[in-house]
Amino acid sequence: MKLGFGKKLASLFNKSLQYDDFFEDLEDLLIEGDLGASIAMEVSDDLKQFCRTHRVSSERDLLLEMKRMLSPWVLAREITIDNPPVVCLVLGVNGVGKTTSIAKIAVRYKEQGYQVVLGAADTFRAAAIDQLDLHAQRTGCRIVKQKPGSDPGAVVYDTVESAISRKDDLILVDTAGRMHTKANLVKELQKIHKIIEGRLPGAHCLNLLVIDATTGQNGFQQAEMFHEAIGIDGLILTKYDSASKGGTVVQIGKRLGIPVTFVGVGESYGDIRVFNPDEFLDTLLGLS
Ligand SMILES: Nc1nc2c(ncn2[C@@H]2O[C@H](COP(=O)(O)OP(=O)(O)OP(=O)(O)O)[C@@H](O)[C@H]2O)c(=O)[nH]1
Ligand SMILES: [Mg+2]
Repeated sequence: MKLGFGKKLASLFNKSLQYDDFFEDLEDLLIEGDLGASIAMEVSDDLKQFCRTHRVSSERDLLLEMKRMLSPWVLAREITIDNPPVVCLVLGVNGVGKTTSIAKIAVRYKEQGYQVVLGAADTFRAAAIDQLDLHAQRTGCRIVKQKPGSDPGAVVYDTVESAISRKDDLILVDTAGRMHTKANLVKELQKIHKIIEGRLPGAHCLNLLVIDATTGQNGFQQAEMFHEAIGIDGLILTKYDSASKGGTVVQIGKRLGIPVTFVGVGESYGDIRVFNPDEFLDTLLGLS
């Protein structure tokens, strides 16, 4: 999808291929766009059916129909601080942008007048704590941390306790994306989740999974793994500023029902947007 999915779609429409070839190529393009094979086939078949039963006068008609088909699977979730404190446990594999996203979200809510605390529960690497600490200093947020190698569960416990006593509104917890084994990672995250739920049950605790928009199909596998392990309440789609347009989000929405909260569009603190499904689909399909 290096050229941009929307542009490729447009060039497909301009090719004036045979009817069946067109839908085959469309299916390939949807797979290439990270929507996954089953969605690609479903959309291509439904669109073919649509063409049989409707008068389609332009490529735009087809694209709008595609947008209508995809929209039930593109879900958004806003993070509101109705009943503070809200805890966001920020999860994701190595290097997807967890720590950067935490800093961006912290700045965003701080600007809205909320009191934000950061929990340095990625104790796996010393540099991870330092990185979050630096963000805390730059953004003027409090941080709760312990020594490298310490128990992430203990850091989370301290963070939540301190947030409750200081009446913080939002707790953002950084976690490790890498462990010695996947089973270890899952066990660790389940433990952390339990600690938060033990202190702040239900609606207070959100598990947010960070997905790198450039990783394609892997993103779906990551979502499936984390969702199975602890249940994911929302996605943060990072690196959306790069060429890829994040078709994985459609697949994750359809097959796992997970909505998107924020989109990362760069490396600076201001480079974060609230997810807008309508805009997302227009960009994906080259309609905007
Ligand atoms: N272009 C771009 N780069 C991003 C975005 N979000 C994060 N990055 C970059 O991605 C790299 C990794 O970001 P981190 O926040 O350290 O990722 P992480 O998931 O915390 O990584 P680990 O702690 O090593 O697992 C950094 O160079 C970030 O600047 C984004 O939305 N756009
Ligand atoms: Mg990190």
